[in-house]
Amino acid sequence: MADTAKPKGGGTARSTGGRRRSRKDTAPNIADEQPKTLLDYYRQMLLIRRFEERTAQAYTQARIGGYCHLNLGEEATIVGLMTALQERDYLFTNYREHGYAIGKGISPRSVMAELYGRSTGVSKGWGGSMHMFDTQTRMLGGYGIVGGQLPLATGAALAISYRGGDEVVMCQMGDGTTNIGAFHESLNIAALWNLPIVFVVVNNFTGMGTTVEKSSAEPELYKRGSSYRMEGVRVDGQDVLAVRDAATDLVERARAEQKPFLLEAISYRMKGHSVVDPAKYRTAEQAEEAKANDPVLAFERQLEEAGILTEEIKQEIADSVRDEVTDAADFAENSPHPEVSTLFDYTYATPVPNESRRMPADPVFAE
Ligand SMILES: Cc1ncc(C[n+]2csc(CCOP(=O)(O)OP(=O)(O)O)c2C)c(N)n1
Repeated sequence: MADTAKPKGGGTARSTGGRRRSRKDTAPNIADEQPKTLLDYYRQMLLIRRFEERTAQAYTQARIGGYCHLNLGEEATIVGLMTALQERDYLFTNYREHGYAIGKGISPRSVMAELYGRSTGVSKGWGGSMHMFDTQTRMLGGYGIVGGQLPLATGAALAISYRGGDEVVMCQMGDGTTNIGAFHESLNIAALWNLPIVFVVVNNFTGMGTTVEKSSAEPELYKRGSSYRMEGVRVDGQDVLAVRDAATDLVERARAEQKPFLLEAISYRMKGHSVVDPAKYRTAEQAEEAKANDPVLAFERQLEEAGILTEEIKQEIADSVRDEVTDAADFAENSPHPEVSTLFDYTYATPVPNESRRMPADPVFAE
């Protein structure tokens, strides 16, 4: 096991690669990277940032309903993780998943239309913010029940193993999820049966308003796999390159060695638990610290100082991201709502005798 990330969001901590590293033995350095790659990561991070800001705005304008949890502050973690996956790999996430959906290849239009509950959305408008699902890009949800994704992701890894496939499953969750029974059941089975899955804990320090220290007897979450002899790695989630390297290492080892791993990314959510949470449990000092550790701005500064992000390129990227987000919101706004008659089209339940499939406003007792 390894831990070289600071247990506070941001900072200069570097990636870790566990016992063995397949990519690099040193901390990632932007001087070793292709400028095009770095600019691509920056654009992806900025896209998630602007997308989520637009989502928050649309929510306050009542264009989006239901629960809505944003990825603001977690952009470096998301882009680093998604970069580590191959197209054929599978992804399961919790409900804080808009950025992951985009990162896995679902278009911002489909994600925004889903948020607006429109039929052009990735889940045809029936899923909303917490239930994005797309077999094509292998983003298999979006789950609102804390820990609900873990047994399913483990089952997907079992299916891969059973068929002798070479895909890997990545299963994302928050820090609070490590205290749910399904976490322990899933890690146990995955380790016992040598399944190709990387469990990723995005440690943003709070499950709703409860801190990790108050809820976890072992607050160094990457160590929680040790009861199952599962190797765990902690990485600085504010550093996109560090996350990419650590995640790539574990994903490729899961593929080659057919066994599970646990990755903890020290991240930070800049806003409340959901869009309606004013996050009063945070002190002004903590809010200031979050701003100072903003991963998008930090990466922007790094690229500027290296002479990779010029004023002109920065403006170009800002304009194209703004246009893409505006286009997504316009697309959502102008898309139709699903037909009420399709309400039961995508439910698993088969008709049960004596069980009516009443539509809203239908009489309770049929004539
Ligand atoms: C089984 C279950 N219990 C409680 C909840 C209510 N709930 C929703 S989110 C959440 C906190 C989860 O925090 P964490 O796993 O750290 O994820 P994060 O929100 O930070 O991404 C809770 C308790 C739920 N959705 N499901």
